[in-house]
Amino acid sequence: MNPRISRRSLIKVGMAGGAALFLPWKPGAMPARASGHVPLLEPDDIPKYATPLLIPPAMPRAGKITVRGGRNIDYYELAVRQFQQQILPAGLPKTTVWGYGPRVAQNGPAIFNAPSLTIEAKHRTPVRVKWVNELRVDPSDPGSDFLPHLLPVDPTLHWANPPGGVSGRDTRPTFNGMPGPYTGPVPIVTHVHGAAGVGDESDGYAEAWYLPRAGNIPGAYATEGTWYDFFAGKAASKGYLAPGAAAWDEGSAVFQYPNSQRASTIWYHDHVLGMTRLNVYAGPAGFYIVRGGPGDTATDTRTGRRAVLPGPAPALGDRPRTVYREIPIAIQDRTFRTDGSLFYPDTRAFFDEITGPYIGDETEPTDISPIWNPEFFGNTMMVNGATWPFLTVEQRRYRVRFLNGCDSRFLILDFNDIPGVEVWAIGNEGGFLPMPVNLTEDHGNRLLIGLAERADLIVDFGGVPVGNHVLRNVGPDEPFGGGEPDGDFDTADPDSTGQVMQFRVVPAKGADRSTPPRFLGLPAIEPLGPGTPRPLALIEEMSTHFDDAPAAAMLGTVSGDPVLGAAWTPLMWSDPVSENPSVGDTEVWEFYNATADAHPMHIHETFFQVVNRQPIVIDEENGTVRLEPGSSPRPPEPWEAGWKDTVTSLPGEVTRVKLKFENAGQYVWHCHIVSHEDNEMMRPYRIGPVQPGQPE
Ligand SMILES: [Cu+2]
Repeated sequence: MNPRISRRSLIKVGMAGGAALFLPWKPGAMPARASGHVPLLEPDDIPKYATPLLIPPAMPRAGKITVRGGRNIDYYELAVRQFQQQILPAGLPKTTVWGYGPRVAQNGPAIFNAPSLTIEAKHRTPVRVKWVNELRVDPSDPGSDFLPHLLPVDPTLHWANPPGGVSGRDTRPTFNGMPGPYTGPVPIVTHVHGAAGVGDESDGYAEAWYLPRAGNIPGAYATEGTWYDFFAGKAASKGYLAPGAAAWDEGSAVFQYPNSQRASTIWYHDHVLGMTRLNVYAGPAGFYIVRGGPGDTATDTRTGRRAVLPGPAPALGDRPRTVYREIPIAIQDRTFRTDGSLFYPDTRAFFDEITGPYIGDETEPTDISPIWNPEFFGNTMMVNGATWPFLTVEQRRYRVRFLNGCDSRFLILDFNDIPGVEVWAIGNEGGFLPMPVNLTEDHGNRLLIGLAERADLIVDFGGVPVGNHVLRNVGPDEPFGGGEPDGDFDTADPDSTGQVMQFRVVPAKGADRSTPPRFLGLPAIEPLGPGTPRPLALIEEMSTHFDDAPAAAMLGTVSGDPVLGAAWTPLMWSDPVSENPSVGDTEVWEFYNATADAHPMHIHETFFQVVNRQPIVIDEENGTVRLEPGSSPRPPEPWEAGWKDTVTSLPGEVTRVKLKFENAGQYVWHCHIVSHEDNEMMRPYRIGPVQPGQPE
């Protein structure tokens, strides 16, 4: 869905037809009229580096559950609510957002924020969360009215579809006449991204959503997704319940995470079918950090003793004004209106000027959804919930855990405007790398982070002059197709989305006792054994009514000999499960990317090891892919070593990852460009046999 390609063809068509040329489309150059109501806030009108970076505190728990003969469980009750937040600098209006927060806090204040506070988990200490949908006028009153979505919901996708009732939920509805955006109660279901070994009842399956309790839910509406009841029963049989409860309460779900995985930087966010892009953009997301265990032991190679990493990170019970040197940083692009409200496109025309007819048109229905956009790029960088913040740092080392939480934007973090800095990658989604990677010396002081990927970095400001320095982004302001900045694509606008945040470097107040990254000995990664190849396809579904117009993004299977040419079969969310490994199987999933763009591929339930990438030849006419003759695989990037849950699949390549399946159940794999995920670029998969009583 690369606008560069579409634009070229459209210009050709436009000239032949004498129509106006398609205007180059850039964030910041977005037509204000597309917002419909209040004009868009230009990035130039947002003062930069006026707000200190929020370092999210640890999420307060509701309590601990003592299990006889078992391990104690950290218990949380987290609600999603609507509130106002000063995302733009003080003096500009506040923004209405959604976010998670503790309903009742015993160990600290109840704070709702977007992104939300960090769940601090200990290796092998399970976390149980009652996730409550409180998107209603008065969160404390289940009799109050529901709140509609903050953003335009396209009801023509295959989506949760509460108004379809029990028989029509989780479908792509049909319409007689163009529907407007859905304005009913909002379904949610939370997924902890990177939680490995969870039961499927706790994974936040896209069809296991639930509406809030509210006084005015129309009687015909489905209040829960297709899989909710099945998982509620399964959770009850495992005892995954709130203390004293016999079942999940209406408007909530109780999930349990074993945290038996390596110490890792994971995160939680909404995952509702066909609405994830909107629910996450509205705010609900936060970090979840697993600490401890054998995977968390770094040694100092000079002494063989335990290494010291920069810290501390926020923890429960911290005193006010505690200085943190381990900091999670979520980067998300957003566009605002002048009244401070979040902007998200309310028409397909925003993307490529297709003004209809759309799906649902009474006389001339097509295959283009009226509101959904194939991708969305905000014109403003929001970092930990504030636009272009600053962080004061001493001339010493910090540990920073970055997350790309954007909709469609690949980031290339660029540290080159921070003179004297030295940046090392020490971990990714699944914890420590097998060895530290010097990004400054060996990789141009830059790092590509795909959507939903995490980068655990040591940033050494020890040699940086006192003063203010900007962390830049040199990824593109459009879909990423691989390659290098400024040669292969235009980098992000250097005055807006090309800037992420500012570091204000001050002299160190004491000695830095952290281990220099070059002397960090990180725990070894055990390789997986041999795996069975499973070829899969990433496919762009083009409109049959409009030229060069993507109608959806899809996944599929590939069959045949990849040397001679293997045919892909596009599959929809509604098609039966086609990936069905058995418990104990090890497989190599091969993502044949037959599209023009990179896609960040995420597999739930288990971490994987990136094996390699190899060029392919794509035959769009015949729907086949084959390995490029004479080509050989290239190894993963050094920062992709170890265990990952999301991998960038570049166009024109097959990307291979190896994974082992340990827990039976129903999960998903999908592209983490959330606009793609919401329109068919997600598939269910099942480990083990069909479960008795599971939905059809
Ligand atoms: Cu995608």
